[in-house]
Amino acid sequence: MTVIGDGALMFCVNELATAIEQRLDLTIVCVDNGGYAEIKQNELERGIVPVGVDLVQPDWVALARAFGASGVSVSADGEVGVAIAAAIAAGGVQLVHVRSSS
Ligand SMILES: Cc1ncc(C[n+]2csc(CCOP(=O)(O)OP(=O)(O)O)c2C)c(N)n1
Ligand SMILES: [Mg+2]
Repeated sequence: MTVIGDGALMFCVNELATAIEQRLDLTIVCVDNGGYAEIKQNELERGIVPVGVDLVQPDWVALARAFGASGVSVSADGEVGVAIAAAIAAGGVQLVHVRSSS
C-alpha cells in the first residue's frame, strides 16, 4: 500500500499503467486536500498571496478505471479504514480517493 497526496499522484499518475501491466496488488491511498496544501501554507506564513496551489482535481475514480484499476472515493472520516481494508482484500490495483478539507 502507498499513501500519497493529490498533487504528488498527479506527478506520477502514469505509473498506474505500469502497475496494471505488472499485475500488481497495490492499493494507492490518495489524500486529496485540493492541491499543494503544504506549499500553500508556506506561502501564507510568508505573507505571499497563494498562487498555483489550489488545483482542479480529476475525477479520481474515473481516472483509476480508465487505467484498468478499481477506484472508490470516501470522505476523511470513519469510511477510510473500511475502504482501505476492502481494497487490500480485493487485490489488484486499487485507488482509494480520500476527500480531505485539510
Ligand atoms: C515532479 C515534481 N514537481 C514538483 C515537486 C515539488 N513539490 C514537492 S511537494 C509538492 C506538492 C505536493 O502536493 P500534495 O502531494 O497534494 O501534498 P500536500 O502538501 O497537499 O499534502 C510539490 C509541487 C516535486 N517534488 N516533484
Ligand atoms: Mg494535496
